[in-house]
Amino acid sequence: MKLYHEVRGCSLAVDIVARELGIPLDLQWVNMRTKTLADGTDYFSVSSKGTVPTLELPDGQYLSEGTVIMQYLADEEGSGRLLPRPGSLARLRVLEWMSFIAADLHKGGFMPLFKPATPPEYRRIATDYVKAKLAWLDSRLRDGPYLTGDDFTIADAHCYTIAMWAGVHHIDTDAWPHLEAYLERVGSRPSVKAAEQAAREQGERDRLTSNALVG
Ligand SMILES: N[C@@H](CCC(=O)N[C@@H](CS)C(=O)NCC(=O)O)C(=O)O
Repeated sequence: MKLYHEVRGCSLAVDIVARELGIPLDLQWVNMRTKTLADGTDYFSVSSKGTVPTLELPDGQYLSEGTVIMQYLADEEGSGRLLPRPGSLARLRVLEWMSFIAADLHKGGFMPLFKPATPPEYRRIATDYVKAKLAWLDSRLRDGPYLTGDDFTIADAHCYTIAMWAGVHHIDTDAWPHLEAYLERVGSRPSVKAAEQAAREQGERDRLTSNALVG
């Protein structure tokens, strides 16, 4: 399956999940400034939204929305390791986190910080909002190594990917030791290292900078 991916974009979470599950993905890098693929193809022919991640399914259909793609991959693998079975409260706990990360932390929080046109007054409001969410996240990480307890789930791949943007926006995490320890814990997983390395190599190839991030 092809994963349409962007250097340092939220699609990293999908790559991490696939590597955790041992599902091989063919990474297709999207240039977000030009909305084109490496061969010049218009990315809108793949994603009418023009966003990553998009997964090309085995039957050729395209699936968008990171939270849904990660659920699809975990369910395809079928062990329930990264996402408990449908109908369980444990699964809903994971999805509860996924919704928070996608809606509150990513779009509500970090997205305005990536937009050059965001006025300084709103940039301050968005930064304070992100800080409040990260402080809350820190408080929730006091008791367990991962978001829902002892086991790494798709929510952790997602959370790590988005929370790491604090560094991109020079938001100091010193005040949140549980969050810092969590990011280090997740970041040390072989799947995360490999996914980050693939993105770094692509970034070097494209000589992309954090300016290419669109959030
Ligand atoms: N709701 C989507 C949002 C995806 C999204 O916004 N991705 C960013 C990269 S992190 C993107 O492609 N932005 C390009 C744009 O908005 O034009 C999801 O969670 O998958």
